[in-house]
Amino acid sequence: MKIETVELRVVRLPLVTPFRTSQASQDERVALLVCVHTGEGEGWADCPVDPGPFYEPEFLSGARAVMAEYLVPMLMAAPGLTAARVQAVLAPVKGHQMAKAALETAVLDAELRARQMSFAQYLGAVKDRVPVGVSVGIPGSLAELIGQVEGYLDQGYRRIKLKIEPGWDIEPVRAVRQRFGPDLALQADANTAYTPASARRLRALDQFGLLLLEQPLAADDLLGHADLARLLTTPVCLDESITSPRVAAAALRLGACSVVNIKPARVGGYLAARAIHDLCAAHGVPVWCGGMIETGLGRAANVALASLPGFTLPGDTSASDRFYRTDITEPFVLEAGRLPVPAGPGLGVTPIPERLAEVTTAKSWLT
Ligand code: SMG
Ligand code: MG
Repeated sequence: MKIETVELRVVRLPLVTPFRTSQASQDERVALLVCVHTGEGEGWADCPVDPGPFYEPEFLSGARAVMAEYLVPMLMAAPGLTAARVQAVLAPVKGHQMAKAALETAVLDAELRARQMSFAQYLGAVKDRVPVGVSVGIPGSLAELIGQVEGYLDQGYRRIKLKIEPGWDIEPVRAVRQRFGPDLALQADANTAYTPASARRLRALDQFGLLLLEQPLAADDLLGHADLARLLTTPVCLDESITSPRVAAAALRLGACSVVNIKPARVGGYLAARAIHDLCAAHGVPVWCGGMIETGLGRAANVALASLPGFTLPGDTSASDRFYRTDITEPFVLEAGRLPVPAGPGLGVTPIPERLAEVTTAKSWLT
C-alpha cells in the first residue's frame, strides 16, 4: 500500500461534565485525528494526545510536528508498506508512541477496509459484545460522588472505577462500598499520585475488597510497585507504567502488578497492545482496555481490542454519552452494560462529515 496524503485534523469536543483526576481537570477533549489517503482508500485514527504534556510526555503540537517532519515522510518513502511493518519503519525515531500508534491505526484501517475485514476479526476477537465499566472523576463532595455512581449503575455499567488522590481515597471508597454493597465491582485509580511512603495509607484500602488498585506510584517506579504489591492484598494494576511489550514483560517478571490496563495509544498501537495481551495471557495475568476519552474512532478500535479472550475485566470503554453529547461518529450505546463490537470493515465507523466540520479547529495536509 502506498500513502499518498495524510490529513491531520484538530477537533474540539466539550465534555458532558468536567473530568478530574489526581493530575488534571478537563472540560473538553481536544483531539488529533489522522486520515491516511492511500491508493486503496482511506483510513482513520484518533491520536489521544492531550494539548499539554501533563498526563503523558507527548502532546498535541509535538505529535503533529513529529508526524509532519519525520514519521509521515518515512512511511511515504517505505516501499510495500503494510500496517504490520509500520512500527519497524518508524523504529529509528525514539519514543513518540502515540503519534506512531495513530499512524499505524490509520494504515490498518485503510488496509482492513480494502480487505473487507474488521479490526475485531483481524485482532482475534472471541465475542461480539463486551461488558464495560466507567471511570468516575473526583467530584466536589461525597454526596455528588454517590449520585454519580448511582446514575452510572442505573445506566447498566458493570464496574465502577473511582479516581483517587491523597485526601480523597479511603472515604470515597468506603462511602461507595457501604452504599452499593459488597457485590459492586469496584476499583480505584491514583494516576501516580502516591509515593512509597504512602504504603500504610494504601493498605487501608485492602478492607474494601477492590478488584484492583491502578497506578498508585510514578510511571517509572516498577520496583516501588513490586514492593507495594507485596504489602497489599488488593491486586496492583499498572497503567502509566506500561509503555511497551518489553516494559510489560519486566513488570510481570518483577511482580510489579498482577493486572494490566492496556492503553493501545501508549504502547505504540493495537499490534503492540495485542502482544501485551498475549504475554499476559501466557502468564495468567488478566488485562482490560483503558480509555483516553476517545472519540468514536478510538472507541471503536478499543472495543475491538477488548473482544480478545484475555480481556477478562470490564474496560474503560464506556458508551459515547459518558463524555460526549454528540460524538464525531455514530455513538456507541450501552446495551445491558455491554457495547457491541463493530463488525464492519476496518474500524467499522467513520466520522460524520457535517459533525466533523462543526468541531474541526485546524486542518493540515502532508503530501
Ligand atoms: O476514556 O473512559 C475514559 C477515561 C478513563 O480514567 C480514564 N482514563 O488513567 O485510566 C486513566 C485515565 C486517563 C485519561 S485522563 C485524560
Ligand atoms: Mg489509569
